[in-house]
Amino acid sequence: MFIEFTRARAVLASALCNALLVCSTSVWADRAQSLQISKAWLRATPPGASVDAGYFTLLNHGNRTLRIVGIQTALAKSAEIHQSFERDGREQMRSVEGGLAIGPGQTVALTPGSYHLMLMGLDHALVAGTSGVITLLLDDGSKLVTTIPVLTEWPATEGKESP
Ligand SMILES: [Cu+2]
Repeated sequence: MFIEFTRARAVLASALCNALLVCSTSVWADRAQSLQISKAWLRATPPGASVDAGYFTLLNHGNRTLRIVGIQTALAKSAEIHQSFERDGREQMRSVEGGLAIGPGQTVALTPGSYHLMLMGLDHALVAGTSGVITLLLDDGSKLVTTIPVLTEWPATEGKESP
């Protein structure tokens, strides 16, 4: 019942947006709320570092695919979702074309050596014990704002899980 109601509301909101060519983010709040973020951390940097990586796990408990198309943060000049890959024996990375998609019921883990949040042009060094605010922008215009702790590494007690 709840899912049907949510879908009907989304369809209605979509129709309204098309009619008015105006979308208020509050209309779309349900979409970002389908996204659950966990195991989030930003890697602590040495002083003077200009780039950094962050990691988290995303669960889409909604009934449609969500796509992260942008990142906003005051921590750095720019931020993107990157994917690490190996070429000619060297680890390289690239931004994820078209945004990071999370299907209905799907979990996508950003972990060292795989997908990661890339911060470029750091405003200041990220010190362990502090935290930073990251905003994920979804393709429907909704946003997920989250505060992420700065750690030297993922706590060993919880295991370093890989996807
Ligand atoms: Cu990267």
